[in-house]
Amino acid sequence: MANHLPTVELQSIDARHHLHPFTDQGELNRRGTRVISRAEGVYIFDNDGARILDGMSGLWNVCLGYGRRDIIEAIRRQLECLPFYNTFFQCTHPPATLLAERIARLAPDGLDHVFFTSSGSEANDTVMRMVRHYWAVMGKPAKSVLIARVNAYHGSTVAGASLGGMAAMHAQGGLPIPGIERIGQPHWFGEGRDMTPDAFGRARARELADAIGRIGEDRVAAFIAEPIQGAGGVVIPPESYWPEIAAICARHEILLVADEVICGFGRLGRWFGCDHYAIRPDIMTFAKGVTSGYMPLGGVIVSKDVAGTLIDRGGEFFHGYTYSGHPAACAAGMATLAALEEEHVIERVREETAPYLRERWLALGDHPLVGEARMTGLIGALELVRSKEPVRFFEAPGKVGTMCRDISVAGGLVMRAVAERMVIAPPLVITRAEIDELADKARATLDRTLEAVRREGLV
Ligand code: PXG
Repeated sequence: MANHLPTVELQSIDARHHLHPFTDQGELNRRGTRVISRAEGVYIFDNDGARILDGMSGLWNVCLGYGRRDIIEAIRRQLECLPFYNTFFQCTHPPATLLAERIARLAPDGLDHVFFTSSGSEANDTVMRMVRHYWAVMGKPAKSVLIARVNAYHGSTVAGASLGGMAAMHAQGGLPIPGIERIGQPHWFGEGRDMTPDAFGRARARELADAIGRIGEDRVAAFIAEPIQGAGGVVIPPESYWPEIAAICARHEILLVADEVICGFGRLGRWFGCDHYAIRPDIMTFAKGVTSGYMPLGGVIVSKDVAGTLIDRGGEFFHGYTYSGHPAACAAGMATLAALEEEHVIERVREETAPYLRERWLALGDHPLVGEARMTGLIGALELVRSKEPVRFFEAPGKVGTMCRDISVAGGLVMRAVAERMVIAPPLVITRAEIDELADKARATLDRTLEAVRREGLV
């Protein structure tokens, strides 16, 4: 939409009428929103023309960058031909059918059925009902407990937020709902530095076996986790973690659900996070990158075994959304996946840009503020600390992270702060020159943050 309004006027209207997600609205109204008016490639532009390198791909989703004519044209053509029809009542339409086929081809072997939603939250809500229905159909209705992790993010709907392990979310609105048990997260730098990463990874995986033992295998339906926790601060598990988790699920007849909302469609240099960790889940949820953010779309990819049981013996699954398989969203998905395949975007991430960004990013680990720099694929974090040896964290959680984020954006780079973890997940199409700009700006941000932290007497 063309905008002719000055920034202050938009801010004023926004403060009067717009309630923002995950926002202290009172504080935001006092500060004024940042108005983003247009974008191109890996850059966003604010309403006053400032150019900012989008180190977060929007909200982890704009993987092909902004201004892609192919995706825009695919959406436009679909809107002209069939803007909407439902996929209920014995109907389908070409974009939903063909996107389901394409996703099944790209997913790990054996995962070949797709249920569409419009978001990651809806996908995880769908999982909760689907796995319970599956075990009921299998004659084991008592298998209904889902095991999830501390500091996980699975969305903001009632089931999504309940599966997630964010204490602040649970404190609002009477969550979590019953039937969810929780184990620790594989966050070595935050919680496991007294062990080697591999020993810590195995110990955290064993918590799953312990939980299954405590609850009873006959009561556990599934374990759900993100291959790499994104919103929790880019928690990259030790290499020992995922093989152990997969083995425990297989040994105990527990469905393994991978939340691929951030890792799916190339973020780790493979089609899915599970490909990177060489595990084969029973169910995967996706959203975000499937359309590169050009349209809202999510879904659930289901194994032959689980889908086969539901198809042969499940009867009607009383679940679905008006926009399950929205034609224009699926057309955006087809164009996005075609571009990822035909332009070999994911191979380039794996072989070229991810190793280069990793080298530049890990070099930031020598900065006095950085306790750990980590990165896998094109997703990484910096742990800001008060002291490196011994590691000491800042006292007021979030204060320094927020300062650093604001300094970063003012300097022309979007980094996201998760408390004192600075995270990035740039578009998969980022070039080497843009990586240099990102890394240089990140270092300048750290220098300025250190000055500010010293000025305020926080170190
Ligand atoms: N699973 C994961 C792993 C996610 O990252 C969702 C599910 C929910 O998807 P929807 O489409 O319902 O939002 C997400 C979303 C943040 C942030 O601040 C992260 C997400 C959403 C909003 C903010 O990092 N992730």
